[in-house]
Amino acid sequence: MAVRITPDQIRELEGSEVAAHQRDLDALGVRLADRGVDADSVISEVQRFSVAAPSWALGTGGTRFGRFPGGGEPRTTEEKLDDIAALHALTGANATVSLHVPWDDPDDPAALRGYAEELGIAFDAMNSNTFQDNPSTTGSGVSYKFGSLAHSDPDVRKRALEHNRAVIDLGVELGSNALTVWLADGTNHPGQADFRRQFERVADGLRELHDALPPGWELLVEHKPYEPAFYSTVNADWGSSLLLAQHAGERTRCLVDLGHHLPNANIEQVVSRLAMVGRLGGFHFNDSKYGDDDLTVGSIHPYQFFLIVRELVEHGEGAMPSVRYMIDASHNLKDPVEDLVQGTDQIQCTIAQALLVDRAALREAQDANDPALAEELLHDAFRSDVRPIVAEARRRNGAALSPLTTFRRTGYRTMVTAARGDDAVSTGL
Ligand code: LRH
Ligand code: MN
Repeated sequence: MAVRITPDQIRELEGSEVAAHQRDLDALGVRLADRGVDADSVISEVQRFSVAAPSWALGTGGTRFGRFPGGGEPRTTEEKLDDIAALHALTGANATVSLHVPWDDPDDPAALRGYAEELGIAFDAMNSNTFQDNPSTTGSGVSYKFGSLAHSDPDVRKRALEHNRAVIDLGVELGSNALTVWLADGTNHPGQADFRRQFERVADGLRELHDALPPGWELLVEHKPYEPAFYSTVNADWGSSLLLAQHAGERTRCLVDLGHHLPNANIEQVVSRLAMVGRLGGFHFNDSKYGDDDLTVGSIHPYQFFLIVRELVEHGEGAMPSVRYMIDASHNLKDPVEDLVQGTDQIQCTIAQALLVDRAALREAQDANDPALAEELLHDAFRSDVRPIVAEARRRNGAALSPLTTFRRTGYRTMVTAARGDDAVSTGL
């Protein structure tokens, strides 16, 4: 019997918090009104937002140096949906899941779809996997050791295309309408492969995939500078990704994983460029200090994340544009659900802060070449404590004022660990 977190349970657990919350909210409402901001419009915009949970991040992540499972991990895709339903009950902002095949390989897609619908969870972009050899994706005699769509062997490329088409077919059965393709393809040694021929093979493969898309579907290409390839990666940066998207076709856009940029890259400018040419397809939100660390969203560079979300609000003319928002994180030390709760809360807070930027005054300061004033306008928003607004948006969505504390009060992890076992291990990273 799956463990559920209900709105009634949340209201009961948080009953004693409502009065203080209302006082904080009223006080903030007055301060914002003084700045000409209508708190209710910010609250409804935060209410409207949802970010997909990654199915591959409901278990404990690890590195080549070790993995420390916390127990009670979801053993099936259904149990991952149970955990995402618990997450969504607390945040009101994780109404979709992004599956990764073959880490998720349902025997009965129709049954899985029905299970998800009962939980109120829908399927966002599907992810293919041609970066690991797996009987179900490679079959015998084929390996992705030296790449997939970039491989010099046409049989390997053919196999990789077949896998991607199979993921699309599964997505159609589940009600998804997008495929994300991240390729590990690259080299570890100078001279190992020809950059141009590798790139052209991938470009042609993605065009073939694009042309095979069902009606209403889109293709997302995800760039990454290195890992697992450590000398060159075919789709290494936003420029390569844009070239691949333009070559593949109109329904191909670029997915920006925040951890897939070299140190000090100006990610907010990358977002602005891709949005400007209509090729910004979506995000994998996370944070990182050094490499693709997949840490909790906004936990290392909260101001950079604010500047990225502000670019989105600018592109959306005062609202979050309709691109695909997904979290892609790996939890080596934290409870996976708690990490996703914190990440989602951070995204909600950052959206509220970005909505507080006085866009007209900023435009004036920019046109007047007044960098100090421009920065003051950004800081006014970034330094605003918007937590009462975000808590209220969750409360109006029937979710929690304090999702992390309330998650712990429900005893959810203890109950699922009792049901699933200490040694229950999830598929994924
Ligand atoms: C690659 C990546 C990609 C996924 C994988 C789980 O680093 O970001 O989005 O396929 O992580
Ligand atoms: Mn990613």
